Amino acid sequence: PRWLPPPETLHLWKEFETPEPAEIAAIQKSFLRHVTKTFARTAFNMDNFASYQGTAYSLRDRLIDKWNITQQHHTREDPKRVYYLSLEFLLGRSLDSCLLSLGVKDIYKKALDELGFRLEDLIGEEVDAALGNGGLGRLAACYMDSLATLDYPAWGYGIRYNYGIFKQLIVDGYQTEFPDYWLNFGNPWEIERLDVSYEVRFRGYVNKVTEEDGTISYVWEGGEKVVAVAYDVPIPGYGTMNTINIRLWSAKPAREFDFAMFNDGNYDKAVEEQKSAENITSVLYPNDNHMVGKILRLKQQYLFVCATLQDAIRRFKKTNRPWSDFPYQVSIQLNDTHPTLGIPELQRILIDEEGLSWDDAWDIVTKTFSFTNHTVLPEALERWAVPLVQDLLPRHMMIIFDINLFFLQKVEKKFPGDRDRLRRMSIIEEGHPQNVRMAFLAIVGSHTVNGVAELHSNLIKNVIFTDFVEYYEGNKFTNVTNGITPRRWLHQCNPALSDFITQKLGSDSWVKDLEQLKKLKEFVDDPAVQKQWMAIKRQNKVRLADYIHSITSIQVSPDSLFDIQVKRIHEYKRQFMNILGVIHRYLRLKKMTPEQKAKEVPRLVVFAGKSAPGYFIAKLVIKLINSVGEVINNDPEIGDVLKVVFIPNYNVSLAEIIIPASDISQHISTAGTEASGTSNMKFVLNGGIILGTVDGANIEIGEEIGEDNIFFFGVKADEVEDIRHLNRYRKIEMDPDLRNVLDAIEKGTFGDPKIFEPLVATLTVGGDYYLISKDFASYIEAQADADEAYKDKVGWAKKSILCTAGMSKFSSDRSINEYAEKIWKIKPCSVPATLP
Ligand code: NBG
Repeated sequence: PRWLPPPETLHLWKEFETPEPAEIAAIQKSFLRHVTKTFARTAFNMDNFASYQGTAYSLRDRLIDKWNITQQHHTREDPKRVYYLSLEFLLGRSLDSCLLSLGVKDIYKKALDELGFRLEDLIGEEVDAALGNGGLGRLAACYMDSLATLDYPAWGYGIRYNYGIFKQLIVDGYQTEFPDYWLNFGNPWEIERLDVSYEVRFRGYVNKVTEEDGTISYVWEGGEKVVAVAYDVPIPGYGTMNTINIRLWSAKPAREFDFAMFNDGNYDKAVEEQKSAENITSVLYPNDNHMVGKILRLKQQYLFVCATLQDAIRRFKKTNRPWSDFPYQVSIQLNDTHPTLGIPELQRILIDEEGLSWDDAWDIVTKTFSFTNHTVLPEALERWAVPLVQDLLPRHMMIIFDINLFFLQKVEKKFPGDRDRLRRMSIIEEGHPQNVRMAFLAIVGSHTVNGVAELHSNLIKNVIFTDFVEYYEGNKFTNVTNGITPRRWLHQCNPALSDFITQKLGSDSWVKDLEQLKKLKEFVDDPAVQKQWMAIKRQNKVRLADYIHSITSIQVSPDSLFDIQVKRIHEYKRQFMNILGVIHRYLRLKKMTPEQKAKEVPRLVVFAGKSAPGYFIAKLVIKLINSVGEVINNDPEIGDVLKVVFIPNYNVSLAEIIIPASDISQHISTAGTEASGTSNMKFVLNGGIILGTVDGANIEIGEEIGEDNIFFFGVKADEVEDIRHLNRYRKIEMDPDLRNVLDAIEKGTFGDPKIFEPLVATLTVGGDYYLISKDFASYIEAQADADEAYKDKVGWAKKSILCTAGMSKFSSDRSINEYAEKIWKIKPCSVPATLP
């Protein structure tokens, strides 16, 4: 029986369930209580980290109050919920964003000030939660912020990796990796829920059971079990009670020790087993847009969906509804194919454990799931070897084969006799070994499939999943263009600009309604606004210049044009082309007289980003950037006219310093390769101008802010395949300027040319797959246009203002509302300040 509180004690509970008043005295008390009682510090044994902890714990109490009320309210109202399944959540720091969401930043600042602490210093003590690689993981984090802010009843589900994305150090110009043991000093933003745990089975065998009435069922038995334990991360909405949850799973051994083994004296072996369970959720795979078929990764994926579905089903069952209601109460979004095993897993639960017929179960499954594709790069599309899946998840493999069989039967019915079509559309790819095509499984098992920008969604339809579009007659496929949260990516990271916008618009309601930014257009010709706007930009550039100096000892001038490219290092993103362009500029400057040089726009080129540890060519690009920087930055003939900086260890909190400081940012992927990009949106929202290709969301950004306010260059997506084809069959035409640049590298201008041979070879003998030579001339031209435009200070200020003013569409609030209405069919459920 459920425990119920004695009625006469209810007032005690009520007191602790009611959020504390946001008063200085209350804040100081709770801070001191945590510092002294939770962390056992005293007035004479304090430092910034301890005061960060005290502040975080006091804020956490407030978060938990709101979280508890939210969850109780949702339980009572029982709305349809969305579950956002993502193997990555790139949250970054939480203290500042929580203070802002709860509307208590100013008062906390005062309270701490009186106690002798500076809030800014404490914010810097927090380590990033970096449980993601790049855009995909950060998108999930932005979406959680919007879901909470817009009052949606939503849950995020993910994995609590002990090690997030590695730390990057630059040693002798090369990337070196260090483990990111981010939990070392504890994590105030999670609540350990040892009581919420589920068993997860791996391997074993499948037993076929024939019932008395002749029906056949299957039971998955044996193998080994581990337990997934929940860790909850509350996500507060901005200016609302709604506080949603990201539930992260951590693997633990199913039983403490194998006692038989232990008693046999086989102590090491017993401990080993325990460790091997914990290993499952130990480390985030550090690949962005690239799949590596490691068995441990498959284990992560299954543990994740297995625990998540048990949790969602437990919640559903509390309401005693029939199974047919499930898709009307539960919507599950697959963030890329990583959680696709959820599809056969739900089918398995429904038929093997709940006794539903295959068809009834499949109807529920396909009404529940929807799938977002984030890439068209073939090397990123997940394919798992059948023998591997068979060994680890024998029952799932059977189910996948059956899903495929029934699906292909329908295809055959629709397109009789078309053998090649069956081969193309099969979830199982033939070969040695066979492979499961996870994207196909995700498409077949979902009611809706979306891409993340208009161009990308069209490429999905017309290039990679054409057969499926034909089969489903276009019905499953749609677009939801990505967005970013304006809370973190303007309000928090650019307080000066944020305050100025609030002042000009007469209210801060734009923080929750980005449409309001359009009103900034009224001020575009106001000289005072232009001046203040650019003064704020300069302030942000000074902040970045100081940071660069503190980390790299390189002195850069805040009066130069800040030209920034920050993102994962990847061939398709073409950081290589950027640094080749820098060399081109350097060679040009070297030919100039001092008078000529004095007329040039001084430029700072900033790079940051991690390469996958096993990605040899990308790592060489980092080395080249650093080698080129070394030469240029120390060339006395160049001075401030050109500087090149690689800032190590790019992460969310570094992005918050870098992004507000850009004049230009580069988003220069080969057309058709970058699904959307999201940092492009962050830069423009902060008044930075894009220099970029006609790719991903760049296109839609151009439509919104006007083509005069973006520097486009390069071939279009629909030209790429033909050019590649030609490149394969004849000697590629090397752009003459590019030839000079390569000559300089080969001559040893930037150190031992042997080092860079494999990199240069990607352009020469390698067929230039990413079309750097093809795009080089127009790239250099766009750069020259940017220099010219920058000389016109008023013109530039106007562009910058129009950039910010035109970004309403790219709020993740817009994206989330689209998902909610078009795909999830969920409605906001607003949470009262206190419960009755
Ligand atoms: C990335 C794309 C980006 C896109 C993000 C978020 C993967 C597989 N894809 O262009 O490369 O912005 O997803 O949608 O990480």
